[in-house]
Amino acid sequence: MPDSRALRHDWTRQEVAALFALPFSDLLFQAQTQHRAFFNPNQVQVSTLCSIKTGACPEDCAYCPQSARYDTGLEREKLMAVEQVLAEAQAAKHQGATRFCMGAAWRSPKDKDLQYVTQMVAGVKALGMETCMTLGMLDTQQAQQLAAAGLDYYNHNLDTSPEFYGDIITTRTYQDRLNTLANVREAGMKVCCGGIVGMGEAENDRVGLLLTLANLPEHPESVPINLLVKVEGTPLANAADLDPFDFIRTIAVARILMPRSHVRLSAGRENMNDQTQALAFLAGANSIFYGEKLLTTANPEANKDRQLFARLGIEPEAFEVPMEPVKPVVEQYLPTPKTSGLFYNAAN
Ligand code: SAM
Ligand code: DTB
Ligand code: SF4
Repeated sequence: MPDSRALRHDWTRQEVAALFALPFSDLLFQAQTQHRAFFNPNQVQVSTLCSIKTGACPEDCAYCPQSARYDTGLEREKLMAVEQVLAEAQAAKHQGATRFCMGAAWRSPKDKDLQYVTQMVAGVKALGMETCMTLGMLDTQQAQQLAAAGLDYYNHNLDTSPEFYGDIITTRTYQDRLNTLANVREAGMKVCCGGIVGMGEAENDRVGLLLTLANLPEHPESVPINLLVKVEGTPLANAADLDPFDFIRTIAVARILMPRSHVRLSAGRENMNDQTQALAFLAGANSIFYGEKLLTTANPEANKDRQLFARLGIEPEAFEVPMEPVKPVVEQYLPTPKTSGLFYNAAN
């Protein structure tokens, strides 16, 4: 008998479009059923972002406040010092985050940068957190260096469908992105790859994005679905709002196509009400970015998220394999965290 839990990589456009066309309740029921077959539906993975190098990016991504081509009023910053990054990671851990995601506004990392980012990976891991980085395109050698440093996840988004992509970015191709994803996989790291909705794309582009993700040789372990954060000065500052139900549909279809992956309710929560976020969890989202800032824009306050989790009976997900902190390596230069207050634990 075929294994009904087997993952598929041969989805057709018609099948994916048909999921999007389902009545909302039928789609959510299917997504919730799949979610429960693979995950505890009341656990959500919690990651914190840190912009380790901000602004002045040479790329022209139309959504991005960090592109040097758009006047968004963002101050450019140099690569953060390793000690400072570790202090931020320690604070994020203290607040309850289990994964620390470090992002840099680069087209791709330079060799001279890699010695520092690999130290960041080692230091964050030594704190007992999972590590993720998003540094732009990687060649084979760079991917291998990061994997050797112990990097758990690499984030590199496809952003949208192959057809709409050229309307959003001209400085790197869709194939460039697929090559980076292949290099990351080959080096043995986990893949975090998703996209952005609400950029003026058609539903068919949301179909195309999820179809491409689901038909990769392996599903990304983590699939961030970002709702565009409209930033003044970027070409997409005045993009039309996406119907929240279409946002939820995108999450639900991602859940059905990639049932073993964590689907992240990613950027855009600051402008979402609690009900929409609850629907996203019902549709199968089981990861969020936690902490007051994404990379450069606002995210809900930690306290507000703790309350939302408590109201919904959600608890933060622990590591699959608990990791023991190796404190002595880093504690020499870490300040004592000022803040406290862990998540409410719905299991208690
Ligand atoms: N520079 C690297 C790159 O693009 O490969 C890594 C950092 S970049 C900021 C990471 C991702 O953030 C982008 O691929 C995009 O999906 C997301 N992002 C950037 N600006 C956004 C916005 N205004 N709204 C939603 N998502 C955004
Ligand atoms: C992802 O998919 N979303 C995150 C992370 N990966 C790096 C970034 C969101 C950025 C939102 C705009 C900003 O704060 O600059
Ligand atoms: Fe640069 Fe990344 Fe922003 Fe594109 S998304 S402009 S590559 S920082």
